[in-house]
Amino acid sequence: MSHHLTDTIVALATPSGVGAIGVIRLSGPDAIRIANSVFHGKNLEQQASHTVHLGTIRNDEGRILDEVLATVFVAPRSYTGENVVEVSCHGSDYIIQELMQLFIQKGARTANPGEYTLRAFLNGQMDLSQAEAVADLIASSSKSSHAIAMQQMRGGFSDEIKKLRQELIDFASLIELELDFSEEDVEFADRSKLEDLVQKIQRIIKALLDSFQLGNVMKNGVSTVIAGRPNAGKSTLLNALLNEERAIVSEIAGTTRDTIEEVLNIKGVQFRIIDTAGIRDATDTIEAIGVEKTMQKVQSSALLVYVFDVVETQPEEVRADLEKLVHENIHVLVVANKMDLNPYTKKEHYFPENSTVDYHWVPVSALNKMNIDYLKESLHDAVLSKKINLESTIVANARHYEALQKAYQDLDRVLQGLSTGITADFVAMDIRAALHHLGEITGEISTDDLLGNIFGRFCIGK
Ligand SMILES: Nc1nc2c(ncn2[C@@H]2O[C@H](COP(=O)(O)OP(=O)(O)OP(=O)(O)O)[C@@H](O)[C@H]2O)c(=O)[nH]1
Ligand SMILES: [Mg+2]
Repeated sequence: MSHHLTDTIVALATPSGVGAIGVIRLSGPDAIRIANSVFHGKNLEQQASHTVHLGTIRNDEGRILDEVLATVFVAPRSYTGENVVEVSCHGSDYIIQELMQLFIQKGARTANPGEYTLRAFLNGQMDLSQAEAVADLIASSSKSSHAIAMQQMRGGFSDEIKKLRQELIDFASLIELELDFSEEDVEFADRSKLEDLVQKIQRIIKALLDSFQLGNVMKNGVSTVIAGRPNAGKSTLLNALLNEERAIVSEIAGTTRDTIEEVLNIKGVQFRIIDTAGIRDATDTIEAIGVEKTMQKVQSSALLVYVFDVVETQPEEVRADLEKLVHENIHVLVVANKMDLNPYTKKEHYFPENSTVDYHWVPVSALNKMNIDYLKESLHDAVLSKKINLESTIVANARHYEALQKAYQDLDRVLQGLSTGITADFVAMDIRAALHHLGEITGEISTDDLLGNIFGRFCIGK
């Protein structure tokens, strides 16, 4: 194991894609040197431990990738006991990936799950029980993102793209061939077959694009908001889900005044669960701000856990709340809470059979932790049932996503061109663009010259 400690590792220390700021952490003997080699500002190698420096990160061409804050920790006074640099950059996936790649190019390698903690332990910074606790946490929370990484490594994704590209190249070569015979007005490429192929490719790209959102969800967690009236038992429910006393619970309505966010892992899927201030006409400003924030969280979440008190809240109030909260992009679970006080409560009381809306109904007692497992299962199913098949290829990389999007648009233009009957050279151009963008993903081609060579082989008489 010990030879591992001679290299420098790098990883994103904050959850990706969620915050305004991302923190990339380098640890190892060369951490400061590597950071300094791309950092423009003070010379980081000459700075005291535990100091923060403003500067820019530039690539080899001198292009500024981001303005950052670099915090220097000199061994052994750091979490791992090694030299550590924490680079706080802007939280965009794109920037983070650019910076990560740059650090890797300069000699760092990506950290394995739990590796920072392992190093901390090996360097005597923490005892084994502490290290184990952290390692467990990391292992459980990164299970699905790990699965995604594995999947990508196994190459399911690039195999699929390669196959698609090849089919398209075959077709494009026929069209290019037509260009050589332009005088004669021949069509080697069957237009309707080309149309079929392009549409087929678009469908697969679409599925990959969708899977990106899923991949994102797996990696960053499904944003899940708990909302409802004051005293409904929202905070009690959060605590029951987490199995710890995280949020303050009291019989006073309006206890929770700001949102609380915690990560929960259910069978490998991450949920970012947000407890909110109860919704009502607020009696003071702080509470009003809380309610406003609740509404914002509901707007930006993928899952809504609407909680109500089966004793206190009337059916029409429940329906009115839901009408206010539910929006197009949110999946709703209706949690009937305090079932211990009114065990005969039924869904039909709240949503009559002829009701136009149908919500997934989850009766619980948050206080007694009754039926909490069913709630967890329902949360898990809500995510998985949609489209999620972990075995299928998942696009988890922002740049891949962009390239796929562009390829999709190129193919749209091909279809448009075919339907308006434009000349072969324009069709060929759009196909080339699509091939180029697909190639960006697999790294197969980067320039039109290369493409020209590929086509060159097919052209008669050249
Ligand atoms: N009997 C019973 N009481 C419950 C249950 N869940 C919560 N309570 C009680 O209801 C009261 C309010 O619970 P909280 O979890 O603070 O409610 P909240 O929705 O977070 O309330 P605010 O933060 O004020 O909006 C507390 O006294 C809880 O003990 C339950 O399942 N059964
Ligand atoms: Mg609360």
